[in-house]
Amino acid sequence: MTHAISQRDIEALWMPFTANRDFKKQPKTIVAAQGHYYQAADGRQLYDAFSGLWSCGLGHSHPKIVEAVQHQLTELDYAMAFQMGNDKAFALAGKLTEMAPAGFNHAFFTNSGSESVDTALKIALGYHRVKGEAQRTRLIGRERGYHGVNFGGISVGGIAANRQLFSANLINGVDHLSHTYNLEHAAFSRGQPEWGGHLADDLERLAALHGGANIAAVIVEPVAGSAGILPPPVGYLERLRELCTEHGILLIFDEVITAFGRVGANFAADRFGVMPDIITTAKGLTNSMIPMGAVLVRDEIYQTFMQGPDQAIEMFHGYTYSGHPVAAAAGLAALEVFHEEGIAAQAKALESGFETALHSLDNHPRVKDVRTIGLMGAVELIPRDNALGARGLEAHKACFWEQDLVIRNAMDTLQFAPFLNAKADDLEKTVAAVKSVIDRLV
Ligand code: PXG
Ligand code: PLP
Repeated sequence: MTHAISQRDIEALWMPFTANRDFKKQPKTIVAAQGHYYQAADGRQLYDAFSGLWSCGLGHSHPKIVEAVQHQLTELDYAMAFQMGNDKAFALAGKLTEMAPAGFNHAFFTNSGSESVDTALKIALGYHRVKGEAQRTRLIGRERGYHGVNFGGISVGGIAANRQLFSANLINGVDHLSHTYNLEHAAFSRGQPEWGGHLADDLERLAALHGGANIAAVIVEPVAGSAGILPPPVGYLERLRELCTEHGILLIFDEVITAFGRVGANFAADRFGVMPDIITTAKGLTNSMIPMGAVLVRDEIYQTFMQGPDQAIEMFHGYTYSGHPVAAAAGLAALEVFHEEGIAAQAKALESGFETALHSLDNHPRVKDVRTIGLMGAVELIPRDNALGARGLEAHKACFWEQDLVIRNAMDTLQFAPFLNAKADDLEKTVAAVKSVIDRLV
C-alpha cells in the first residue's frame, strides 16, 4: 500500500543527516524494495549500491526474514525486557555468541549502533569500577572515527561536523588518537595500506600524558567507515592491541558496519586476526529489517560484574526494547540466512572483482583517491573550488535521477557498500554508471 505524499508531508519530516532544503526541492522517495532493487515513487527500479545504509547485505525483504517477522508478530509482540526474558532474545544471544570470536560469550541488546556504542563505553567504565580500578576513567577515540550520534559516541567520535554544535557539552576525559589516513603514502590503496602501522604508537603518547593506568578504554572502527573508508594500515591494529594489553586498557572494536560479512568474515576481528575486549554491532544483525544492535563482551568482563548480593542488579542499564522479540526473530532469521547461504564466503569471493572495478577510476581527472577493503569502497572526488561537497552531492543525485542507481556521498567522497551476495556484473555496471556521471561533472 503506497501513501500519497503531499509537499506538506515532506516539509513535516525533519530528515536525518540530510540537507533538508535542498532535498525538499526535488525529494527522492522510496516506496518499495525487493532483493537488490529499490522502487522509487515515480515507479523506477533503482539498483542499490549501498545495501541500505551499509546494512541490508543479504538483499532487501529477504523472504526468510520477512516470514520470521510476520510469524513473530502473531506469536509474541512484546514482553517486558527487564526482570523477564523472551525466547527469541535468548536464542539470538546464543547464536550470536556462537559465531563470535572465541571467548565472546555474552551479548547485551540495544536498538541501534549509537546505543551499542554508549552501552559499550558504560560497560568499560563500570568494569574498571567494579574491579577496583576506579581511577580508569579516560576514554580514547580516534580522529575521523564515527561512533553514532549519542553523547558518548560523538565525544569519542572524531568527525568534526558531528561535534561542533555540541562542543561545550561533550563528555569529560576523552582524547583522540590521530587518524590513519595519509594521501602521500597510501593513495589508491587496495586493502590495508603498507604505510602507517606506527601510528598506533600515538596511544603511547596519551598513556604517557595521562598515565596508562587512568585510561579505561580505546574505541576504534577496525575499518573507519563513515569518514570515507580508511582501512587499517598493516600492523596498526596489532600494535594497538599490544599497547592496550600492556596498559590494562580495554580495546573496543566498533563493528557496526564491519560485522556480518562486510569484510568477508563474520567479524573484522576475525579477518584481521586481532581480538578486542568488546565488540559493538547493529545494522547487519537483522539485515536492518527491524532496528537492533548488540554489544559482545569477553567472559571476564561479564563475570567481573557478577558480584555482590544475588538479588542486586549488576548493571543499571537497559532499553525498553532491549531484545525486542520481533527484532530478535529478524536477527535469528538473518543469521540463519548468513550461514546457510555462505554469505561471508560470497563476500570474500566478490572482493577482488569489486576492487578491480572501483580502482578502474584511479586515473580519472576528477578523482583524488580510491580506497577499497572487503566490500567497502570510497571514491574521493577533487572538490570544486569554493564548493566543498558540491560535486559529491551532484554525483549522488545524477546517479539517482539519471542512472537509476543509489550510492551515498559524504561530502565529495562517494561510498559503495555492495550487497554481500551481489552479482559481479552489477558491480561493473555500477562503476560504469558512476564513471559516466563523474565524466560530466563540472
Ligand atoms: N558505529 C559505527 C562504526 C557506525 O558506522 C554507528 C556506530 C551508529 O549506528 P546507528 O544505528 O545509530 O546509526 C554507525 C552507523 C555513512 C553512515 O554514511 C554510517 C552510519 C550512520 C550514518 C551514516 O557511512 N553508520
Ligand atoms: N524517557 C522516559 C520518560 C521513559 O519513561 C523512558 C523509558 O521508560 C525513556 C525515556 C527511555 O526509553 P527507551 O527505554 O526506549 O530508551
